[in-house]
Amino acid sequence: MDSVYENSDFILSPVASGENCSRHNGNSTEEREREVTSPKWTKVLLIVLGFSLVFALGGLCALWVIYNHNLADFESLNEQHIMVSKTLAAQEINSRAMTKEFNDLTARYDTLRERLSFYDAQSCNLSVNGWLACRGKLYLFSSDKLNWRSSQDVCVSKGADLVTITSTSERDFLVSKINESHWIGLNDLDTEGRWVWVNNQTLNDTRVQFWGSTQPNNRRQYDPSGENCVALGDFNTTLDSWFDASCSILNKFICEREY
Ligand SMILES: [Ca+2]
Ligand SMILES: [Ca+2]
Repeated sequence: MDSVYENSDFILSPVASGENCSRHNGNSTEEREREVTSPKWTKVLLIVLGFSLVFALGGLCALWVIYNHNLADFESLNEQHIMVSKTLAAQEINSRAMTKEFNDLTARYDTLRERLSFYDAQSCNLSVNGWLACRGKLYLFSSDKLNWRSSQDVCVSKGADLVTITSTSERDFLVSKINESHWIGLNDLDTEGRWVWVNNQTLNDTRVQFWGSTQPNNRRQYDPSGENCVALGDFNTTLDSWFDASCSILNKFICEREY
């Protein structure tokens, strides 16, 4: 009950009314402040919202530009990819054609080489007045045996020289026609160890050498002047190599002249 009265006093009391009034006034001020403040916040929110929208639109525009740029790059790369694919396909076709052409040429080369070696073998068996013709040269294989100088003299008398061997094929051809040692046109008669052919060519000029094992050795066992003349084939079974020997030995020989 006391609290009721207290509340009645509070309501009836002028002071209380004044306080109430002032409270009322205070509330009105707050409301007015709230009313004044609300538009400000609204404006701020609108501005923020506006900026957000602007930024969002800007972002969308930027994304659109980037998308278009990437799309253009993609299309360009796609075109390049198509071009490169076409080029590769064309090159592959070209490569296959070239491989086929290469294989055809190789087959033709092998066939021609076979025919050539056949005709070569045939031509190197051609006898011309007792001489054997081979690759534009005529060769004479002696049946009698002479020393080296006499052998060369016989060759010269026939318009030839002792043979000069300038290639492996020539050596092989000569070897195929002999079954014992034969004098050839190589000697070091003028200067020991300086080998020259009868046409004055050196081994450096002809660029091929077919010395036998341990040759030349210039032995003086049977000839004090040493071994200064060269034979194709030794006195045993080796026929495809050169041997220096005493020039006074009697040996078969091979003459050579132009066809
Ligand atoms: Ca010698
Ligand atoms: Ca020798």
